[in-house]
Amino acid sequence: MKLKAADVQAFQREGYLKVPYQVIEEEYLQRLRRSYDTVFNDYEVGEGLRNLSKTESKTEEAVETNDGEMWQVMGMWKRNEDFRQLVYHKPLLDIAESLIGGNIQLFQDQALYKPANIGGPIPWHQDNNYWHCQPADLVSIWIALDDTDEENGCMNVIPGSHVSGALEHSRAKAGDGNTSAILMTSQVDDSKAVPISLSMGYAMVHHCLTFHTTQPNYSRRDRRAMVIHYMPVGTRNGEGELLNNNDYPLLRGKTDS
Ligand SMILES: O=C(O)CCC(=O)C(=O)O
Repeated sequence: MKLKAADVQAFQREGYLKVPYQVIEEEYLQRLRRSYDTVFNDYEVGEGLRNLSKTESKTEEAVETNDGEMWQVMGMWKRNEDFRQLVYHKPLLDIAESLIGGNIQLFQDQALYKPANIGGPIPWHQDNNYWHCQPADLVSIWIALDDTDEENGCMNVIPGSHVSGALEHSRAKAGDGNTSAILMTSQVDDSKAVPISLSMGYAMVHHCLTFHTTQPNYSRRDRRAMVIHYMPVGTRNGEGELLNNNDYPLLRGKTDS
């Protein structure tokens, strides 16, 4: 089901959209929730599992901070069949097609897990600050695998922030204020922030230049989320190289060649 024209216009204007229908049906949702936990149990830190709330030392080893735990697993589609199928899931590709056209590649996916009571924050940022993709036309579909709200670290966005283009970011300060976190951030007027609560199985989509953040999870409920970053065929990295190898599979449509 493609997005309605009014939803596409809202996305273009605001740089995000709370998808107005459930994108993962019940049986598949429960399977994904089980597989998510399996992946987090199966992989060790250093095998693709990392705590984004820690700082990076000069030797690139993570250092303890008091910022809690914000767990990330990249490349879920390569690790688990349920998540491989998810990047091809028709409702998600229909949303991506409505926003970036019919020739769609995977840029990357990631599982982002904020455990109950100790889940750490992700500071304000634009995704393309990390990626430097050109053109900056990527979209990210952020899927709630638990009910998410302001208590357990739902997504927050600055509406319309994508139109100002790429802003400069620097390393975020970690909890002790002296060390620098793995994550990057930039100054935003957070009085304009909009929290986006989602029931599990629902999603929001944001543009790669839209400022967004998530708060710590001080609730007693886990917050498991999955985000898939889609790009139009023809996207290049910061060095100007076409992203066309097996790490960026064609999901729908055709390549230029
Ligand atoms: O899930 C989170 O806590 C952060 C998500 C995020 O920054 C993203 O989807 O780009």
